Amino acid sequence: MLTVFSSKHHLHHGIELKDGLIGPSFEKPQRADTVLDRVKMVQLGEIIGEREFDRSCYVQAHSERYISFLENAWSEWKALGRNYDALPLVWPVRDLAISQEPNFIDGKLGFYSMDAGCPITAGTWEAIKASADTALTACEEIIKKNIKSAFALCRPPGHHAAREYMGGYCYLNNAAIAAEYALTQGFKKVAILDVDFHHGNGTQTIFYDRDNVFFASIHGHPRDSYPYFSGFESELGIDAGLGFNANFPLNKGTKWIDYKKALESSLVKIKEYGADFLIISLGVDTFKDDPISHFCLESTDYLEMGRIISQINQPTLFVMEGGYMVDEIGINVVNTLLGFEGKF
Ligand code: Q9C
Ligand code: ZN
Repeated sequence: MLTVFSSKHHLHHGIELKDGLIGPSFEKPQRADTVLDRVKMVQLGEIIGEREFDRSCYVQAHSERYISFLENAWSEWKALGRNYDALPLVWPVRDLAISQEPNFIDGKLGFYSMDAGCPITAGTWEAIKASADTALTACEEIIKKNIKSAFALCRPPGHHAAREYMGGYCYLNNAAIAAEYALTQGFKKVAILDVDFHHGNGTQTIFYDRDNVFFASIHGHPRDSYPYFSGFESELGIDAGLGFNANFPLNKGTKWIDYKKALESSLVKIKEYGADFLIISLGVDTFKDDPISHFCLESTDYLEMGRIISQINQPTLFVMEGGYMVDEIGINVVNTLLGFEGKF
């Protein structure tokens, strides 16, 4: 399988607010490097760099003003003499005013975020742009070269990022940007299957009223797990999108036997939908030793996960999302890809 990778991901590394403390983010550069090492070790296939795409490619899934915010946030923050990571500290919840964007950077940070998991640093924009370009390049390779599948080794991840907000280590929604791109290239029905441990709230909301992108997610139940405020089974889509969203929230400690049932149910829905292009939001924070999650998948389970996903038998783009047990993340990601290719 072809892998697309950008070493520009190193430009982004920062802090997060977790358990009442500011500390180094679990979403660190070593993650992507570990996955790349494994791709090389098993000789998964060719590895290429990302091509640059026009800014308009991101403005499909996101708003113009949100992209401008991301581009300019660091310089606005630094202009105040702040030479450390930018984090938001106030959010416009419920009845607070959301109709206008604040002028001041502290207001903008809250306006465009859902949590304090997304630091903005000097290199953040360049890294998140390269991550989105990685997904776009892999998508373009599948389409232009007519190949069955490709792996976009994206970092930072994307699935918590919505049209106008960042969250959960995610800034640009790489999978959503790729889905919009596939639609511009003539595909009619894109399905996104999100197997990251966390609900893909950003991807869900971007396509919630759409019938040309089906979204399915298997994740820790929001009663126990981040992002807490989405991912319920009752979320089915709205307007034209009603019936084109499916959530599979699972209990704490879920093992492969139960995970597999949800996976098979999600694939039945994707088959019924008649997808002509498949995007997998591939997070491996479902692993038993993941430090921030509570499913119990074993490394060999990912081989079977890949094999089962391959039954959709449509062009398939894998987009890297989460997974934080850095010693095993490479094995688990690449096992999924090997399983998909029938190599195990
Ligand atoms: N500071 C992904 O796996 N934990 N994101 C709380 C708030 C957030 C995980 C963070 C976990 C986000 C892509
Ligand atoms: Zn996750």
